[in-house]
Amino acid sequence: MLANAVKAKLKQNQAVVGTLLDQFWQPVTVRLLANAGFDFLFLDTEHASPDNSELINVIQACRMVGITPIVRPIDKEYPLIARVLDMGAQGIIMPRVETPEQAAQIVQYAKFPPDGVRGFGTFMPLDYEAVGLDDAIPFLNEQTLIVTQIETAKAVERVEDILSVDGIDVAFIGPFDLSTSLGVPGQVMHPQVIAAIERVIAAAQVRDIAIGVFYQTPEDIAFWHARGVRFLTCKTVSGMFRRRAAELNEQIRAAISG
Ligand code: 3PY
Ligand code: MG
Repeated sequence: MLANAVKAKLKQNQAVVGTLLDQFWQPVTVRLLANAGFDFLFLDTEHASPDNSELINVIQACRMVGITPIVRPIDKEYPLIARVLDMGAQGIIMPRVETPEQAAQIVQYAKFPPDGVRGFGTFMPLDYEAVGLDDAIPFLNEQTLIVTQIETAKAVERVEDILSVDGIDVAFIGPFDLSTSLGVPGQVMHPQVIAAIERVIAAAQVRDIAIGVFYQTPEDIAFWHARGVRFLTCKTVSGMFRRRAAELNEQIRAAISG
């Protein structure tokens, strides 16, 4: 059975680095990003719309090349969570969590009994190995990474209660929604945003929960890493592609201009 390398590194207090896949839902994209050395792919179905076969192929490719697939479902519903875990996702990133009740519900949906209510019925999370349920269930319950996004002022107000729910592995800040909710949209390093994130960090650290962020530059990532953040997501794949294409175009034009 395939262990969750990201979860293991977080448990050992190591940092993990990933990027957000929003376009180019192909196994070749996964292979390129694994080759680049990322630990995980944040597979976004909240703001991107892969179809089921694209998502399955990408998740399966991740498992085969050793980059941890973690899916963000569009919402906190059982069919959306169970479906992607059944495809072989090794974790979920749940957007817009604002109450401890929602956090507890997510944990329930992501875990098999006795820890939760997830139904058993797929070989994909076991890579088609013949494993009995008595071995598979505790293994998958243990290995599945549960990431709760804290990305609104309301969530920050209740962050201590939300992170007191058993079974949450990572508190993940979405700075774009958080800055918007705080009235400074897009100003992801605004002092108000920084203060809110620092409150999340304090609440997570006393509960031994890892902290994650999504930022656009290595400098911002390093700023948060220095403050204890270890689940580090940088850029989107389409953003990376667009930026590099623009840089290359500029460099070519500069090189050929008189
Ligand atoms: C946000 O910034 O709102 C996010 O959810 C990033 O993934
Ligand atoms: Mg968000």
